[in-house]
Amino acid sequence: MSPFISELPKVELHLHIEGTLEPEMVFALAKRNGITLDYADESALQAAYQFSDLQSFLNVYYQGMQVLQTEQDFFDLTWAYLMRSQAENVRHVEIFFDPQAHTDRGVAFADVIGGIGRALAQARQQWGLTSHLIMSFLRHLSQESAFETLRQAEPFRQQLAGIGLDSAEKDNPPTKFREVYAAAAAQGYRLVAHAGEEGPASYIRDALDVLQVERIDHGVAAIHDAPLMARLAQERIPLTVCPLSNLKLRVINDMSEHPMLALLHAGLCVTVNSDDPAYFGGYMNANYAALQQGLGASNDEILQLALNSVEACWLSAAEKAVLT
Ligand code: ES4
Ligand code: ZN
Repeated sequence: MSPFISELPKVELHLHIEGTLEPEMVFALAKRNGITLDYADESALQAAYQFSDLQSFLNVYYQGMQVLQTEQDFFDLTWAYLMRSQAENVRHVEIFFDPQAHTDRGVAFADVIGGIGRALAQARQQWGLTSHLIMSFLRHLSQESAFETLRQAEPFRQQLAGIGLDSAEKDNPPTKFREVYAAAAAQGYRLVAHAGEEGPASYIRDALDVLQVERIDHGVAAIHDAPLMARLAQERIPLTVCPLSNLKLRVINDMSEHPMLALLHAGLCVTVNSDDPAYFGGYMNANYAALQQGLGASNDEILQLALNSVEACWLSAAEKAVLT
Protein backbone atom coordinates (compact mmCIF):
# COMPACT_ATOMS: atom_id res chain seq x y z
CA MET A 1 0.00 0.00 0.00
CA SER A 2 1.38 3.38 -1.01
CA PRO A 3 2.11 5.50 2.09
CA PHE A 4 0.65 8.49 0.25
CA ILE A 5 -2.73 6.74 0.19
CA SER A 6 -2.59 5.15 3.62
CA GLU A 7 -1.49 8.38 5.34
CA LEU A 8 -3.90 10.64 3.46
CA PRO A 9 -6.74 11.87 5.72
CA LYS A 10 -9.89 10.47 4.12
CA VAL A 11 -13.65 11.03 4.16
CA GLU A 12 -16.15 8.23 3.43
CA LEU A 13 -19.44 9.36 1.86
CA HIS A 14 -20.91 6.14 0.46
CA LEU A 15 -20.88 3.22 2.84
CA HIS A 16 -23.70 0.80 3.64
CA ILE A 17 -23.09 -0.32 7.21
CA GLU A 18 -24.70 -3.69 6.42
CA GLY A 19 -22.12 -4.04 3.65
CA THR A 20 -19.31 -4.08 6.23
CA LEU A 21 -20.51 -7.41 7.62
CA GLU A 22 -17.44 -9.63 7.25
CA PRO A 23 -17.83 -13.44 6.99
CA GLU A 24 -16.18 -13.82 10.38
CA MET A 25 -18.88 -11.69 12.00
CA VAL A 26 -21.67 -13.47 10.09
CA PHE A 27 -20.60 -16.71 11.78
CA ALA A 28 -20.04 -15.11 15.21
CA LEU A 29 -23.48 -13.46 15.21
CA ALA A 30 -25.20 -16.57 13.84
CA LYS A 31 -23.77 -18.52 16.77
CA ARG A 32 -24.73 -15.82 19.31
CA ASN A 33 -28.29 -15.65 17.93
CA GLY A 34 -28.80 -19.40 17.44
CA ILE A 35 -29.12 -19.16 13.65
CA THR A 36 -28.12 -21.99 11.30
CA LEU A 37 -26.41 -20.76 8.13
CA ASP A 38 -26.53 -22.32 4.67
CA TYR A 39 -22.72 -22.24 4.51
CA ALA A 40 -20.36 -24.66 6.26
CA ASP A 41 -17.72 -22.08 7.13
CA GLU A 42 -16.34 -18.61 6.38
CA SER A 43 -14.49 -19.65 3.25
CA ALA A 44 -17.62 -21.31 1.84
CA LEU A 45 -19.50 -18.06 2.43
CA GLN A 46 -16.70 -16.00 0.91
CA ALA A 47 -16.77 -18.27 -2.15
CA ALA A 48 -20.37 -17.15 -2.77
CA TYR A 49 -19.14 -13.56 -3.29
CA GLN A 50 -19.00 -13.90 -7.08
CA PHE A 51 -21.38 -11.41 -8.59
CA SER A 52 -22.62 -10.96 -12.13
CA ASP A 53 -24.62 -7.76 -11.54
CA LEU A 54 -26.22 -5.66 -8.79
CA GLN A 55 -29.12 -8.08 -8.15
CA SER A 56 -26.83 -11.10 -7.71
CA PHE A 57 -25.04 -9.11 -4.99
CA LEU A 58 -28.23 -7.86 -3.33
CA ASN A 59 -29.46 -11.45 -2.91
CA VAL A 60 -26.35 -12.35 -0.87
CA TYR A 61 -26.36 -9.01 0.98
CA TYR A 62 -29.97 -9.31 2.23
CA GLN A 63 -29.36 -12.92 3.23
CA GLY A 64 -26.17 -12.11 5.15
CA MET A 65 -27.70 -9.32 7.21
CA GLN A 66 -30.33 -11.65 8.72
CA VAL A 67 -27.83 -12.47 11.48
CA LEU A 68 -28.20 -8.83 12.67
CA GLN A 69 -30.92 -8.98 15.30
CA THR A 70 -30.15 -7.05 18.49
CA GLU A 71 -29.01 -3.54 19.36
CA GLN A 72 -25.67 -5.08 20.37
CA ASP A 73 -25.33 -6.72 16.93
CA PHE A 74 -25.69 -3.32 15.25
CA PHE A 75 -23.23 -1.81 17.70
CA ASP A 76 -20.66 -4.55 17.08
CA LEU A 77 -21.06 -4.26 13.29
CA THR A 78 -20.61 -0.50 13.32
CA TRP A 79 -17.79 -0.54 15.84
CA ALA A 80 -15.78 -3.05 13.78
CA TYR A 81 -16.19 -0.80 10.73
CA LEU A 82 -15.16 2.32 12.64
CA MET A 83 -12.03 0.62 14.05
CA ARG A 84 -10.99 -0.36 10.51
CA SER A 85 -11.62 3.16 9.28
CA GLN A 86 -9.57 4.63 12.09
CA ALA A 87 -6.68 2.33 11.08
CA GLU A 88 -6.98 3.71 7.52
CA ASN A 89 -6.95 7.39 8.53
CA VAL A 90 -10.62 7.96 7.72
CA ARG A 91 -11.54 11.18 9.58
CA HIS A 92 -15.24 11.61 8.77
CA VAL A 93 -17.97 9.17 7.67
CA GLU A 94 -21.47 9.54 6.28
CA ILE A 95 -23.07 6.11 6.63
CA PHE A 96 -26.15 4.55 5.03
CA PHE A 97 -28.36 2.03 6.72
CA ASP A 98 -31.37 0.16 5.30
CA PRO A 99 -34.08 0.22 7.99
CA GLN A 100 -36.65 -1.70 5.91
CA ALA A 101 -34.26 -4.65 5.56
CA HIS A 102 -34.49 -5.02 9.34
CA THR A 103 -37.96 -3.82 10.32
CA ASP A 104 -39.50 -6.11 7.65
CA ARG A 105 -38.10 -9.11 9.56
CA GLY A 106 -39.22 -7.90 12.97
CA VAL A 107 -36.18 -5.99 14.23
CA ALA A 108 -37.15 -2.72 15.95
CA PHE A 109 -36.10 0.55 14.29
CA ALA A 110 -34.92 1.68 17.74
CA ASP A 111 -32.50 -1.27 18.02
CA VAL A 112 -31.03 -0.62 14.57
CA ILE A 113 -30.46 3.09 15.04
CA GLY A 114 -29.62 2.63 18.72
CA GLY A 115 -26.71 0.25 18.06
CA ILE A 116 -25.33 2.19 15.10
CA GLY A 117 -25.68 5.51 16.93
CA ARG A 118 -23.98 4.23 20.09
CA ALA A 119 -20.93 3.13 18.09
CA LEU A 120 -20.75 6.49 16.27
CA ALA A 121 -20.97 8.35 19.59
CA GLN A 122 -18.20 6.21 21.09
CA ALA A 123 -15.88 6.85 18.11
CA ARG A 124 -16.56 10.58 18.37
CA GLN A 125 -15.68 10.46 22.05
CA GLN A 126 -12.62 8.19 21.72
CA TRP A 127 -10.88 9.68 18.69
CA GLY A 128 -12.92 12.64 17.51
CA LEU A 129 -14.40 10.90 14.47
CA THR A 130 -17.24 12.96 13.03
CA SER A 131 -20.16 11.23 11.34
CA HIS A 132 -23.60 11.56 9.82
CA LEU A 133 -26.23 8.88 9.40
CA ILE A 134 -28.34 8.54 6.22
CA MET A 135 -31.50 6.46 6.20
CA SER A 136 -31.87 4.76 2.84
CA PHE A 137 -35.14 3.58 1.31
CA LEU A 138 -35.21 0.30 -0.62
CA ARG A 139 -36.29 1.19 -4.13
CA HIS A 140 -37.59 -2.33 -4.95
CA LEU A 141 -40.26 -1.74 -2.27
CA SER A 142 -43.21 0.62 -2.64
CA GLN A 143 -43.25 4.35 -1.99
CA GLU A 144 -45.85 3.60 0.71
CA SER A 145 -43.29 1.43 2.52
CA ALA A 146 -40.81 4.32 2.34
CA PHE A 147 -43.46 6.64 3.83
CA GLU A 148 -44.02 4.16 6.67
CA THR A 149 -40.26 4.15 7.33
CA LEU A 150 -40.20 7.96 7.33
CA ARG A 151 -42.93 7.87 10.00
CA GLN A 152 -41.01 5.30 12.08
CA ALA A 153 -37.96 7.57 11.95
CA GLU A 154 -39.77 10.56 13.47
CA PRO A 155 -38.64 9.91 17.10
CA PHE A 156 -35.03 9.71 15.84
CA ARG A 157 -35.15 12.71 13.52
CA GLN A 158 -32.22 14.51 15.20
CA GLN A 159 -29.94 11.48 14.70
CA LEU A 160 -30.58 11.39 10.96
CA ALA A 161 -28.87 13.84 8.61
CA GLY A 162 -30.46 12.69 5.39
CA ILE A 163 -32.27 10.14 3.32
CA GLY A 164 -31.04 8.01 0.43
CA LEU A 165 -32.37 5.53 -2.11
CA ASP A 166 -30.71 2.18 -2.81
CA SER A 167 -31.22 -1.46 -3.87
CA ALA A 168 -32.29 -2.62 -7.36
CA GLU A 169 -32.08 0.35 -9.72
CA LYS A 170 -33.41 -1.18 -12.94
CA ASP A 171 -37.17 -0.55 -13.30
CA ASN A 172 -37.25 1.38 -10.01
CA PRO A 173 -36.71 4.95 -11.21
CA PRO A 174 -36.32 8.00 -8.98
CA THR A 175 -39.79 9.21 -10.05
CA LYS A 176 -41.35 6.33 -8.04
CA PHE A 177 -40.30 8.20 -4.85
CA ARG A 178 -41.22 11.78 -5.75
CA GLU A 179 -43.69 12.39 -2.91
CA VAL A 180 -41.73 10.74 -0.10
CA TYR A 181 -38.65 12.81 -1.03
CA ALA A 182 -40.76 15.97 -0.92
CA ALA A 183 -42.11 14.95 2.50
CA ALA A 184 -38.60 14.25 3.83
CA ALA A 185 -37.34 17.58 2.47
CA ALA A 186 -40.19 19.33 4.31
CA GLN A 187 -38.94 17.69 7.52
CA GLY A 188 -35.46 19.10 6.93
CA TYR A 189 -33.68 15.97 5.76
CA ARG A 190 -30.82 16.35 3.29
CA LEU A 191 -31.38 14.33 0.12
CA VAL A 192 -29.20 11.91 -1.83
CA ALA A 193 -30.00 8.94 -4.10
CA HIS A 194 -28.21 6.13 -5.87
CA ALA A 195 -28.53 6.82 -9.60
CA GLY A 196 -26.63 5.85 -12.73
CA GLU A 197 -24.99 2.78 -11.20
CA GLU A 198 -26.70 0.17 -13.41
CA GLY A 199 -29.47 2.49 -14.48
CA PRO A 200 -29.34 5.07 -17.28
CA ALA A 201 -28.00 8.62 -17.15
CA SER A 202 -31.62 9.85 -17.26
CA TYR A 203 -32.06 8.52 -13.70
CA ILE A 204 -29.32 10.93 -12.58
CA ARG A 205 -31.19 13.82 -14.16
CA ASP A 206 -34.45 12.66 -12.54
CA ALA A 207 -32.79 12.33 -9.13
CA LEU A 208 -31.70 15.98 -9.46
CA ASP A 209 -34.85 17.44 -11.00
CA VAL A 210 -37.61 15.28 -9.50
CA LEU A 211 -36.16 14.23 -6.13
CA GLN A 212 -34.06 17.40 -5.71
CA VAL A 213 -31.04 15.56 -4.37
CA GLU A 214 -27.83 17.47 -3.64
CA ARG A 215 -25.48 14.52 -4.21
CA ILE A 216 -25.58 11.43 -6.46
CA ASP A 217 -24.43 8.01 -5.26
CA HIS A 218 -22.44 6.28 -8.04
CA GLY A 219 -23.49 8.38 -11.04
CA VAL A 220 -20.92 6.75 -13.34
CA ALA A 221 -23.48 6.49 -16.16
CA ALA A 222 -23.01 10.27 -16.59
CA ILE A 223 -19.95 9.41 -18.69
CA HIS A 224 -22.38 8.48 -21.53
CA ASP A 225 -24.17 11.84 -21.48
CA ALA A 226 -22.03 14.89 -22.30
CA PRO A 227 -24.68 17.55 -21.53
CA LEU A 228 -25.36 15.95 -18.15
CA MET A 229 -21.63 15.84 -17.40
CA ALA A 230 -21.37 19.54 -18.20
CA ARG A 231 -24.24 20.28 -15.83
CA LEU A 232 -22.79 18.14 -13.01
CA ALA A 233 -19.47 19.97 -13.44
CA GLN A 234 -21.09 23.41 -13.62
CA GLU A 235 -23.20 22.82 -10.49
CA ARG A 236 -20.44 20.89 -8.66
CA ILE A 237 -22.92 18.12 -7.83
CA PRO A 238 -20.85 15.52 -5.96
CA LEU A 239 -20.77 11.92 -7.21
CA THR A 240 -19.92 9.31 -4.57
CA VAL A 241 -18.16 6.78 -6.79
CA CYS A 242 -17.13 3.29 -5.61
CA PRO A 243 -14.43 1.77 -7.85
CA LEU A 244 -14.18 -1.75 -6.40
CA SER A 245 -17.98 -1.99 -6.26
CA ASN A 246 -18.22 -1.09 -9.96
CA LEU A 247 -15.66 -3.78 -10.79
CA LYS A 248 -17.23 -6.50 -8.59
CA LEU A 249 -20.75 -5.81 -9.91
CA ARG A 250 -19.49 -5.69 -13.52
CA VAL A 251 -20.46 -2.09 -14.16
CA ILE A 252 -16.98 -2.11 -15.71
CA ASN A 253 -15.04 -5.14 -16.98
CA ASP A 254 -11.62 -3.95 -15.87
CA MET A 255 -10.39 -1.12 -13.64
CA SER A 256 -8.61 0.37 -16.67
CA GLU A 257 -12.11 1.16 -18.06
CA HIS A 258 -13.24 3.09 -14.99
CA PRO A 259 -14.52 6.60 -15.87
CA MET A 260 -13.30 8.18 -12.60
CA LEU A 261 -10.41 10.18 -14.05
CA ALA A 262 -12.37 11.21 -17.15
CA LEU A 263 -15.08 12.58 -14.86
CA LEU A 264 -12.48 14.28 -12.65
CA HIS A 265 -10.80 15.97 -15.61
CA ALA A 266 -14.17 17.12 -16.93
CA GLY A 267 -14.49 19.13 -13.72
CA LEU A 268 -16.95 16.97 -11.78
CA CYS A 269 -16.78 16.70 -8.00
CA VAL A 270 -16.07 12.94 -7.99
CA THR A 271 -15.16 11.19 -4.74
CA VAL A 272 -13.80 7.74 -3.78
CA ASN A 273 -15.85 5.48 -1.52
CA SER A 274 -16.14 1.84 -0.49
CA ASP A 275 -19.90 1.01 -0.73
CA ASP A 276 -20.01 -2.58 0.68
CA PRO A 277 -16.37 -3.29 1.51
CA ALA A 278 -16.90 -6.73 3.09
CA TYR A 279 -18.32 -7.92 -0.24
CA PHE A 280 -16.30 -5.95 -2.79
CA GLY A 281 -12.75 -6.67 -1.68
CA GLY A 282 -11.62 -3.64 0.25
CA TYR A 283 -12.14 -0.54 2.34
CA MET A 284 -11.12 3.06 1.54
CA ASN A 285 -7.38 2.56 1.02
CA ALA A 286 -8.02 -0.38 -1.32
CA ASN A 287 -10.38 1.74 -3.41
CA TYR A 288 -7.79 4.51 -3.79
CA ALA A 289 -5.10 1.91 -4.51
CA ALA A 290 -7.27 0.35 -7.24
CA LEU A 291 -7.40 3.73 -9.01
CA GLN A 292 -3.65 4.15 -8.64
CA GLN A 293 -2.78 0.64 -9.85
CA GLY A 294 -5.61 -0.03 -12.31
CA LEU A 295 -6.06 3.42 -13.78
CA GLY A 296 -2.65 4.99 -13.18
CA ALA A 297 -4.04 7.76 -10.95
CA SER A 298 -1.21 10.09 -9.86
CA ASN A 299 -0.74 11.40 -6.32
CA ASP A 300 -2.04 14.79 -7.52
CA GLU A 301 -5.21 13.14 -8.82
CA ILE A 302 -5.62 11.12 -5.62
CA LEU A 303 -5.22 14.30 -3.57
CA GLN A 304 -7.83 16.10 -5.68
CA LEU A 305 -10.26 13.20 -5.17
CA ALA A 306 -9.71 13.31 -1.40
CA LEU A 307 -10.21 17.11 -1.35
CA ASN A 308 -13.43 16.67 -3.33
CA SER A 309 -14.75 14.43 -0.51
CA VAL A 310 -14.15 17.21 1.99
CA GLU A 311 -15.97 19.66 -0.29
CA ALA A 312 -18.87 17.21 -0.74
CA CYS A 313 -19.35 16.23 2.90
CA TRP A 314 -21.89 17.70 5.31
CA LEU A 315 -19.53 19.14 7.89
CA SER A 316 -19.52 22.87 8.63
CA ALA A 317 -16.92 25.09 6.98
CA ALA A 318 -15.01 25.20 10.29
CA GLU A 319 -15.00 21.41 10.60
CA LYS A 320 -13.91 21.05 6.96
CA ALA A 321 -11.01 23.43 7.55
CA VAL A 322 -9.62 21.01 10.16
CA LEU A 323 -9.50 18.26 7.51
CA THR A 324 -7.57 20.19 4.85
C1 ES4 B 1 -25.80 -1.27 -2.85
CL1 ES4 B 1 -23.72 -1.28 -4.56
C2 ES4 B 1 -25.35 -0.97 -4.13
N1 ES4 B 1 -26.20 -0.49 -5.03
C3 ES4 B 1 -27.46 -0.31 -4.71
N2 ES4 B 1 -27.96 -0.57 -3.51
C4 ES4 B 1 -27.12 -1.06 -2.57
N3 ES4 B 1 -27.34 -1.41 -1.30
C5 ES4 B 1 -26.19 -1.84 -0.81
N4 ES4 B 1 -25.24 -1.76 -1.73
ZN1 ZN C 1 -24.31 2.04 -2.50
